[in-house]
Amino acid sequence: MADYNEKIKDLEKQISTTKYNKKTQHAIGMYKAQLAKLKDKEESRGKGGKKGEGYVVRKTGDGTALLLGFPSVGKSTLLNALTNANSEVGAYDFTTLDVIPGLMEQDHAKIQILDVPGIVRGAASGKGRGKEVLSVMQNADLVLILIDVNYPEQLDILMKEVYDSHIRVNQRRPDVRIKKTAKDGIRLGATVKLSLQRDTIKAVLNEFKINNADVIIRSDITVDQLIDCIENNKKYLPGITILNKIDSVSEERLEEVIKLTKADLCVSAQKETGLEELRVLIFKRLELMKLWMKEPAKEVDMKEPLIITTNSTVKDVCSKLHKDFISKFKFCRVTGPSAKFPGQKLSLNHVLKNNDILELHMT
Ligand SMILES: Nc1nc2c(ncn2[C@@H]2O[C@H](COP(=O)(O)OP(=O)(O)OP(=O)(O)O)[C@@H](O)[C@H]2O)c(=O)[nH]1
Ligand SMILES: [Mg+2]
Repeated sequence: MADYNEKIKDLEKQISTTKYNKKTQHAIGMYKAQLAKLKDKEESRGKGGKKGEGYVVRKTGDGTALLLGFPSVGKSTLLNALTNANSEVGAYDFTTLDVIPGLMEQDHAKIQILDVPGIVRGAASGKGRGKEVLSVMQNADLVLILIDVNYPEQLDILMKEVYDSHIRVNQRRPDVRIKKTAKDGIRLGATVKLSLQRDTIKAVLNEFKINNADVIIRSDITVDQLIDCIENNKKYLPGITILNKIDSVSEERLEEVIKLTKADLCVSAQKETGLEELRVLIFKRLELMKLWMKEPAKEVDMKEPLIITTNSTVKDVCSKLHKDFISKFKFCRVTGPSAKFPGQKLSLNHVLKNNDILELHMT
């Protein structure tokens, strides 16, 4: 049993020392499949032990963003600067030991921001509060990855921990459908040219005991993505990479670190610089939009919009407003970007756009 770890280390070494090319693709694919299986086993073993130690966070507002970073990168300082919260700030590591929520208002939306303890290398396998913190991500809609500009090397370590917690940041869910069948082996269909060899795909599926299935692949996936699709337990989240404490380095150094980390934004939480840009980006990456409600025969209320997520339908809006609205729905009229003309009469499955005006007609 104890040699799970040994085996995991061995496989990781094999993968990192084998040069990836067409000839080795198959072998690497098999190593990765075996590694994923071992890690899952290791994880489910760990679960039996400590119980009920996760954080409980009640979601409020129109979207939830989680602040993730090493200790002392300035998460609490940033939370306090962005929201109404008052989270303790300290010049020592692990000042924050709990989840501290704050609420930020941006363009009429109320966005919940969660400050959590810092995470370190080994977090995904339980170091510090790592597991609990990373599990809060399962309920978040966006992750703010905060890096101290003085320690850019933290980014790769952090992202590995996130990856090991089954979270995929800024990755699209690969378009792969696996339908298990009773016989006839693996029938593989692809609508794009695949970089992975068919034999490798089949062997990886077999490794996960899938021997009969119809598989349709619609995007050119890597072997890691194939394994993700087979395991089907990954969470896909948008993320924003932020460099903090930019007041503490020279402009030249800052430029270097931006290039190195490909950060989206630079801020100084303490001096409150770059925060407006960050607020706007948070709203954008949460894919929120504004909808203006109008009652029949009345003026539209242009004071307080309803905040909904991009690609919401009229049906989504109805179910958000009241549990009876869908059954009582007769028709609606839409004016604005998604309507062909003002007051267009539309049905429940109409997809709305930002700044639409919606008028619901009920029985
Ligand atoms: N120079 C500079 N210092 C900052 C900035 N933001 C935070 N700090 C300092 O960094 C230290 C740590 O800040 P915290 O906000 O407590 O960091 P944290 O990430 O919440 O730390 P933990 O809760 O321990 O994980 C404090 O001394 C802050 O004053 C910044 O933008 N510039
Ligand atoms: Mg803190």
